Amino acid sequence: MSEVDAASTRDRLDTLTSWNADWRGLRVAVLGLGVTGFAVADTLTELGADVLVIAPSADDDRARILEVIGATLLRHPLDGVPDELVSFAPEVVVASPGFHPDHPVLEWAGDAGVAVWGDIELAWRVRDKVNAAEWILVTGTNGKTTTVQLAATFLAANGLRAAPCGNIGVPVLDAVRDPGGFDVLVVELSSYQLHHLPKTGPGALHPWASVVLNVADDHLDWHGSAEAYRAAKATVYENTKVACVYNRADEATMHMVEEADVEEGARAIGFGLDVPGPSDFGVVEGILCDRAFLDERRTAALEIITVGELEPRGLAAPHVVANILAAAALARSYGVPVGVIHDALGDFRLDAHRIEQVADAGGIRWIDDSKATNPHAAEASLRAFPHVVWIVGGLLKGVDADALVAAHVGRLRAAIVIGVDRAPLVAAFRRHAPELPLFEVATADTEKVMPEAVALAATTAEPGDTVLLAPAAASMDQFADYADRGRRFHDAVRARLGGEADGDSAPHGPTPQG
Ligand code: UMA
Repeated sequence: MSEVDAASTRDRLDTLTSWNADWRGLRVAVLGLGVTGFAVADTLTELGADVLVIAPSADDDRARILEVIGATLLRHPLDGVPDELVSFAPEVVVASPGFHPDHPVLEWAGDAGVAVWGDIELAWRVRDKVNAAEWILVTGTNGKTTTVQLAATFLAANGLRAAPCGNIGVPVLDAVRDPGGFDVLVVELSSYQLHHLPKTGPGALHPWASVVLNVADDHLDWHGSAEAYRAAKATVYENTKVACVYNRADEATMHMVEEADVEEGARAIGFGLDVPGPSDFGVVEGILCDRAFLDERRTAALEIITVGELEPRGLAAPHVVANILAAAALARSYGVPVGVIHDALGDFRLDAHRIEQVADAGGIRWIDDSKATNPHAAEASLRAFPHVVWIVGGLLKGVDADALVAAHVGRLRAAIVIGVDRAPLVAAFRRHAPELPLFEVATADTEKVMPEAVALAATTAEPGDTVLLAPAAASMDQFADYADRGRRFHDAVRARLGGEADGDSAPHGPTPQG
């Protein structure tokens, strides 16, 4: 592209900040054809852009629809830069979230001066299709999905049209194009999606409120370093208009707020399990309180709900209480009354595979926390139970689980290690707890992993123990996803216990400390 062409493309892209802008004929290459790539291609063809989708594989339905809507599909392994892409000469490349910034196509685009957007930036630019909803952004290493669901539930309970979307599984573009329209989008953002977002300029988000729930090492293989991962997460606070919500127990999140460039008047609101200061959410003698969104916050607090009320609903585990406080802060920033939040919690249930009780038999509880896909999540899970037979392991994603093992050996009756990355875990147990009964499930047969792990747990656990599946690792080495891993655990427990199993799908946990 000549200098003049590049400048005029840049000028044109700067004008593309509305559904009603002139997108016609814009040449866009879309990378990947998962849910994101499909939503991006569908949106852009509707806008009249000239769309080339490049993906290593495409399911038949999506390929057919692309043809009907007039997008071109190129099946290519994407291990290099396809010639067809170079001759297409895109003005923009839109990458699906999983594409690493060092991917050859993205490096080529950078060198060629071609703009690279993510789906979130595109969704922001066209957010006025039906009515421009306010956006509330949620990220963090753990608890994102639960917090998004809670915040959307609170907003909806107050009569607002609220859509949970983003990394939760619904592309934000689908929410933006929903003909019914929404007042508020509660957007879960992964570190991948945040990495692709600009902080300034016409594609930068200006959210109503934003939160980083916590930051622990995860996805280091993708980001390259803990610093790069944290920097991606911090982007969520940029340009926030009303409330930057942070975790008082995780100083890194507070520093991210301090360093963010926010809009005039935006407030920093802390949440935590301890006593709240003014402008905080917290817990006082078992009562969850808002000490932020009331005029008398120097001297008073508003009661949201008690831990006692949350217990029978399976919502009293400390990390769940923290998610409730964060979601309440987001909803309160949008004017939802505390009484509405209190009542909405009455019907709220956690999703499956999040500290979900599978069985309670012979004094032994069997808990599925397959969603604990990194050490930070497994930590929260382990802390909720005093005596544990721990089923752990999977794909460690470059993360070190040594500190987790060291911190929790005291509560363990035994450890059962599954997955492909067993060696570092086994070494950690040998180092920190040489006496602990330690078992390895070495089979690579997906059908046998959980039955073998459950059989080992059944012979080791004693009354009063909890058998806890909290793998601290991703599932894709042996299972389709964390839900598949959890389902297979359920099946194996039921098969093992037969009529003894007293299944109960409510999650359980102790009351929070502090
Ligand atoms: N692809 C390549 N090369 C790459 C990367 C991807 O060829 O280097 C291709 C793959 O063939 C893949 C396709 O691109 O089929 C799809 O891309 P994608 O992996 O980015 O996935 P999508 O189906 O578009 O789903 C994405 C999110 N996936 C990831 O970030 C990996 C979904 O989050 C999200 O729900 C969806 O967009 C809607 O926003 C899933 C996830 O695992 C649940 N997220 C990670 C997490 O939560 O830990 C970040």
